[in-house]
Amino acid sequence: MLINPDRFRQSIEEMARIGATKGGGVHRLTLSDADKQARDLFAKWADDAGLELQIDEMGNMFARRSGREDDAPPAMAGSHLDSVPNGGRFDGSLGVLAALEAVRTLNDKKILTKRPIEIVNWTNEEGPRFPPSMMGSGVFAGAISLEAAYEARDSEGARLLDELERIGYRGDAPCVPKSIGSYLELHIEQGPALVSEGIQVGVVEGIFGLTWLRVTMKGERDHAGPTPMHMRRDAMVGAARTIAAIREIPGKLHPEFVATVGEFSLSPNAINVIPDEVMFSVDFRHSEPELLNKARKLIEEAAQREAAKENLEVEIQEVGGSTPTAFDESVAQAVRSACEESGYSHRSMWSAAGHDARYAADLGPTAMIFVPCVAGKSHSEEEDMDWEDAYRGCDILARALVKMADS
Ligand code: HGY
Ligand code: MN
Ligand code: MN
Repeated sequence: MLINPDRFRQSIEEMARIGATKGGGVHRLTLSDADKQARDLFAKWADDAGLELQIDEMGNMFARRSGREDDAPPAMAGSHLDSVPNGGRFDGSLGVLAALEAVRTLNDKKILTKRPIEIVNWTNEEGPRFPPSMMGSGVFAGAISLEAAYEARDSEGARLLDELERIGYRGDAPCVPKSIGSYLELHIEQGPALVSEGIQVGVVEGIFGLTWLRVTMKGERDHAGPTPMHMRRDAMVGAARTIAAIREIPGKLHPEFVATVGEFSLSPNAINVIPDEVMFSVDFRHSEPELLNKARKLIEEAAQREAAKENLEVEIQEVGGSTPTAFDESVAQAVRSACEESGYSHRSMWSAAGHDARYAADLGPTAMIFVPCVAGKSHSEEEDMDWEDAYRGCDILARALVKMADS
């Protein structure tokens, strides 16, 4: 291997102590104190590796290593250090720290690449605290407005801009599209394909589109006892029937179509009061835009229908969305040939998870590298992986990054 597996593992394990949860995962919501600590640690390691750190208006962190042709568009590699609530210790961190290990390896071997190399830690990849997901990379690519991102609020009403300033990561570099030489992201697959097929590396050639909605149904609060059933406007019933209907939609569209209701809240949430307001989210994904559009129509129709039955008001708000995107063949080829050089089994695939690579792809040639994680499980404290898979992924990233930096 080119890389130093022990040094890589130590960095992953030290980073995993930040926001560590009892269940073996990490709780590192974007712009939280734990996120700040993770950013500070990454900044220290970047400095130790002689990299020049730039922070932009969205808090995206770019750690830069000079190249022979230093004003050529950079070869970039990175991922994110924020997590979902009580998430896993590899989701995101693996990609940021593998890029760091690749640079540390180039330093050890005194290799100077043609292009400069930039390691990226993107702000708010996950999204649950401040939707939409992939927000830092989305603003960077011009797909999300900086103002809209700054005004995003979390469930306690905290504003993204205030949190960014509070942790000291509102940089002054403009967060605007710039051309990039290439972008690579190493990530755990977070699904069952590689594990079930016993394949070592996924050459990721595209990424699903995803849409995030929040559906709010409003009825009438009333007493659970004396209010006859026929006189009720029960928001819970309308929401529950809509959620059940949503579950049937993927089966009507495509075997790979997915839909999830992950957020749910209601008022007043009291055992003897008929709920007057219920909010639930819908996250749906696929590689074909027309199926995403069809699903959106079916979800809206179900919500309208069930609301009408209970005489409820219904509001549907889009809180995030990105279109399906094919990645770049030349970058995928760099990954494939790195696998062939190393004798690792590999297969082409698309990502059903969202990643910052989605937006990097709008700015320059991009592809991803997947490695298996235990049982394909992720977005949970049980997320785990075999260290040999982590080392293989890191080595492939390093090899492919050098190819792209010398292209
Ligand atoms: O939702 C996603 O797919 C990503 O983990 N943010
Ligand atoms: Mn991730
Ligand atoms: Mn994730």
